[in-house]
Amino acid sequence: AKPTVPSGVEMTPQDLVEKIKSNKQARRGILVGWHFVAAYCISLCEYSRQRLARMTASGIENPDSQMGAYAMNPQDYDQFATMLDPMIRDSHGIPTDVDIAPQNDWDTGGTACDLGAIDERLKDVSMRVRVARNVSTFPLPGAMSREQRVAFESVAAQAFAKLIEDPAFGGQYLSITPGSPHEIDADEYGQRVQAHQMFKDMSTDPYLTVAGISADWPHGRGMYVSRDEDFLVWVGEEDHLRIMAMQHGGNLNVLFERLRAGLETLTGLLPPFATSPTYGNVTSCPTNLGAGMRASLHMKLPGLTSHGSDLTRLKREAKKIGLSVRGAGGEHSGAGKDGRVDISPSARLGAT
Ligand code: DAR
Repeated sequence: AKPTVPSGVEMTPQDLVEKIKSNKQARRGILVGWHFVAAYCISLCEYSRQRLARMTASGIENPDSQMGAYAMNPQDYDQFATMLDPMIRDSHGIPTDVDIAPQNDWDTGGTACDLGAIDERLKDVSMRVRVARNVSTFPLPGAMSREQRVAFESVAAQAFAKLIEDPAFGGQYLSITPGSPHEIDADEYGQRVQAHQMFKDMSTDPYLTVAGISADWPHGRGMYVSRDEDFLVWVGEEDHLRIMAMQHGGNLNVLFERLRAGLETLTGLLPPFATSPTYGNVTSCPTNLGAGMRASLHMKLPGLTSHGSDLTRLKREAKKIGLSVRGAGGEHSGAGKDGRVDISPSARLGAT
């Protein structure tokens, strides 16, 4: 289908060029600023310029962004590679002469990783591994209409109806779409968010709001959760699907196998996933391209976070060893009072 240009594109390409220049003068670090080529933008036809304006709006309006752009259609990465490829390589530290084509495999046989066996003190951690996936039959979340969000949720719910019959993954689908047959009330939604299972209200996130990704909240949003609550699928968050395995404990091998099996099962129940020949699995944000994977550890570090009040020191120390730190409530959240934080490898695309 012809890629959609969602409504609400207020900025003209000339505005876009001027805004980028002012961000550059202010020396703000967003990648879209440093890799934006005005001549490239002007060279595009009006339709493509509108699409480019839509993709970069979040970074232009939020100059504290890291990347500053979100894809709106699966084809964007290949159709706008002139600008996006340098940004992607810059963000993932991949030299221009290195082939990006990701080599992914699920075999962790050679690496036993049970944190509790490595260090007694790491028995009280929880671990999750997730992959982001988008199907090729819908625009990406930033360009979906409310009808498309609800239609996609219905496609996912049909897949979950089959997954429920699988003894290894049986569970339930919980929707927050008003009027959905699977709708849960505000109390249960709040409890699931508190339990670090369901994603929080996206309409308060300035980056996702400008990108159109949180539009129509809460329509088309929900979560599949297995009976053991160790296999979850977010529907309609930053990507169409966030498929994750989680556990209290730190045995990465077990977790990886749970996720692999769940992903394999779901793949057979859904429309084809959107992929790019260059970048692998297509995601809304270029930071998640490739395997779409993030593996994270929730652990309590009260000493390094001044009892949860300050992440600065921990972020600095973690960065030295290739790790990134988020609050326990996810991106842009603070640590829990007990110093609970989310720690994950910074490496994404380009790491096997
Ligand atoms: N607002 C985006 C966030 C990038 C990484 N996090 C994601 N994709 N959740 C930025 O460019 O800063």
